[in-house]
Amino acid sequence: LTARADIEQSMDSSRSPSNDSAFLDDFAMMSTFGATGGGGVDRQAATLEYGRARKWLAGWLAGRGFRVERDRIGNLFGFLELTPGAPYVLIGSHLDSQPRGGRFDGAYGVLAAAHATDRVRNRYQRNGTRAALNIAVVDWFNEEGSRFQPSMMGSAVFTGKLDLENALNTSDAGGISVREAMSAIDELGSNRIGSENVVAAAYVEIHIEQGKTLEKEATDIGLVASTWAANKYEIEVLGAQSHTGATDMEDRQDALYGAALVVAAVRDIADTFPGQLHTSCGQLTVFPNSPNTVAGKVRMHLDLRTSDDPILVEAERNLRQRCAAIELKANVKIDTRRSHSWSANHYQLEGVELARRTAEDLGLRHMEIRTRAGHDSTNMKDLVPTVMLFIPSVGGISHSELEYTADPDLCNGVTMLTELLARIAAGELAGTVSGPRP
Ligand code: HGY
Ligand code: MN
Ligand code: MN
Repeated sequence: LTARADIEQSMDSSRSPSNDSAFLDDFAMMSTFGATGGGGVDRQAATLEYGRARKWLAGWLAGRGFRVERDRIGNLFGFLELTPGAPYVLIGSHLDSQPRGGRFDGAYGVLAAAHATDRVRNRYQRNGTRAALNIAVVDWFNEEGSRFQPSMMGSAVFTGKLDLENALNTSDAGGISVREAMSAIDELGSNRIGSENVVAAAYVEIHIEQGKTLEKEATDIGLVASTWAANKYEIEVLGAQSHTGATDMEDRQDALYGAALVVAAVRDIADTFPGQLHTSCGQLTVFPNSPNTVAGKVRMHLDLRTSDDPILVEAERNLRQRCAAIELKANVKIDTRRSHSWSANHYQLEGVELARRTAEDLGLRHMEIRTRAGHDSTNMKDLVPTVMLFIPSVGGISHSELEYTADPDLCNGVTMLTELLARIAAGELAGTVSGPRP
């Protein structure tokens, strides 16, 4: 083991005021791509603004000697080869945002990953040792799933959970496919990364909490130990288009009335599991959406999220029962399709422990935490040992322009990520190979 004094010396060199201000300057730059008037960003997957943010990141990485490549679904990688032939630790998050989203969700994690990798490389250069693992910064394509479903698309293709062709053929509401939109901004690559040419040995991601726990507990770093489960549904309520004034009430097959009852029902279902079940209908598309026409069809996207898998089974059963009753009451037909799901699951204990020791050595206040939101790490943890970190979110607000994390918390996160990455690159995460710490 490296002597304590050496560790502290190398840790200190990553935690300097000039490193902090370099990070904050780059973060301000990153936040200009798709900036909204209200302090957020609007940078949905495969849009022009998204392409601009990515070109800027690619330039940043290339300018520091990283080899930049996109894979066939458009995940963007910046490879840093420290030890030829060694497997890679992947580190990143996502640059896409929700419509009128916050500037921290995803983008913080990508930029923090880039800075952490650059700092770790500098340490290796200074002390001349060899890393056990190479490092690749990654910006996963379409984590948000607002424009193209499902969410976490790039990491799902990477981990083999989603078929590449299906993903490329997925269309947005305007009928534009992922293939078309990503080709238009020149963000699709031809390589199949993650198989023969790059062996992934571990994954690391840092993200804002999107919850209030760290803020309430005055804690710097969340060590994500597990994830909530989720079921996402695409529902079609089918009625019959008719006149809002002239049609007799008993003749109406009002799809929007049926949809409204479903919206209220999922809220009722959440109320039967206080604190353990979160539900919402986030999107409602009404056809033909005219003020004086009874809707003939409504498409809706709704989520059931829960701390425990059995609750999800029970909630889905409730949802189906309620939909059957609504079909009779509103005289409509309801087609319910589960479009995406993941189960409540643990992150590898070794990763949580390594992160805990790292936070302790850095003097950062830390606690174990669960993620309620999905992340690319939700996919990656099923493939390789994965460590996920959180930093505080003011008020827990996210998917909103009001999302906010203070500068010192952002900088603590990068310091923590750098030290954790240095230890993983040195092989200190169980399940990967080991070598000297930089
Ligand atoms: O949780 C979500 O649905 C998103 O993909 N982060
Ligand atoms: Mn995110
Ligand atoms: Mn998000």
